[in-house]
Amino acid sequence: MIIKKYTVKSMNEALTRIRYELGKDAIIISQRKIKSPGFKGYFSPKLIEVTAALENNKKAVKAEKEEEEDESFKESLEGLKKLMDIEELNNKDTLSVKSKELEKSSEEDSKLTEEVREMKELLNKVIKNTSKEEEKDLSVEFMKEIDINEKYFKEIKQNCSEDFDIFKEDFKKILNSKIQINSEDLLGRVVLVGPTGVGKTTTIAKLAGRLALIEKKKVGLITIDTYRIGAVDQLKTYAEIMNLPFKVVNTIKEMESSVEALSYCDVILIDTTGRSSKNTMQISELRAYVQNAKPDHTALVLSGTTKNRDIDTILSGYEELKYDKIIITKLDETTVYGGIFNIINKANKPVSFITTGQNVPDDIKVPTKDRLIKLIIGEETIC
Ligand SMILES: Nc1nc2c(ncn2[C@@H]2O[C@H](COP(=O)(O)OP(=O)(O)OP(=O)(O)O)[C@@H](O)[C@H]2O)c(=O)[nH]1
Ligand SMILES: [Mg+2]
Repeated sequence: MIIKKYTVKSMNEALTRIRYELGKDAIIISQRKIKSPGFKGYFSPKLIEVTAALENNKKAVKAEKEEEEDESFKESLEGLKKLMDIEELNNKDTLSVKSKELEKSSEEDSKLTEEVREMKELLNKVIKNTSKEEEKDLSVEFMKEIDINEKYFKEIKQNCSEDFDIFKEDFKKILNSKIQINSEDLLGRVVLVGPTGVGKTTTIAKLAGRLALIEKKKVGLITIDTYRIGAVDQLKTYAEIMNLPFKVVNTIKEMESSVEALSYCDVILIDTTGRSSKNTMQISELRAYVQNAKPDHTALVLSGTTKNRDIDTILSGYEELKYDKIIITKLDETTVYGGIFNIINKANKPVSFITTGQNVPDDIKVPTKDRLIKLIIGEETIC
């Protein structure tokens, strides 16, 4: 039990103090009027001495509890301070601390924070790279799908947006700058060269029909294809059907005289033997024939179905023929037209015609740039 005496001026004051200090369970045991101590006390108003008691230790328990709460609050405050210090340390990137204990724990904390930060950065990089890869993959997948030679991927990507939606538009711009179309009239001596079976003779027949029957030009035909059985007859048949002058050249020397003999024609179309670009001897022999013809135009005929790897070999092999234009054949035999880009990109020569079937003379066209772009990009097909 707690017993406490209060010297107060009024009972009101006594009650307030007792309630505050001992709580509402305290009881007043006694009260009496007293004088203020000393001489002055005789003249001053009387005071009241109140004795109060608290039966159980409630107030003490309360006080103790409050003290405990104070302690834990202090501890929390310390903890908070420590955390704030660590935070500050991390921000400043320094490891100066006041107490050893704090130093140890803050070192561990900042290590942990650093590790978490590194992991976050790593994760971000992975996420970023993954999404970039995905975007890259989209454009790569697209280029693969339309059969662009893989060796051009890097160059194309460098000049195109990583955003696939914009990539296609950028790629179209590249195509627009690379594709050249030769739409000038075919006049003079025109030689067609190219690998075996790409459609040289058929193309000559198509051109002859177009020039003679539609454009009403005087057309003469020459063949130096004496190598393959039936090759002469093939063109001779077309010449007869279209009633066109036709000459067969058997030796290099004969070329000049044959061309001379047809000099009255507006256009002389010269067919050649299909040669493998890998056979340098044959290519050199062909060059001798071509040189003797003194051509105004030499067109390299290439099939749109040629494998990417072969395109480069053919173009390099035929370089010495000094071709100045390209004819791309058999576009009706493929569903992807990336080959057109691969040919144009490597050859860097204008396309003069594309052929789209076996029909003479119909299946030949002067392409537009827009058409070739749409074919390459897959927005159009040839049925
Ligand atoms: N589908 C399709 N076939 C074509 C096209 N052009 C030619 N051909 C066919 O391809 C085959 C070979 O054609 P040619 O004109 O004989 O080829 P070439 O280049 O003269 O052959 P060589 O003289 O042996 O080197 C023939 O069956 C033609 O009908 C075309 O644009 N589309
Ligand atoms: Mg032929």
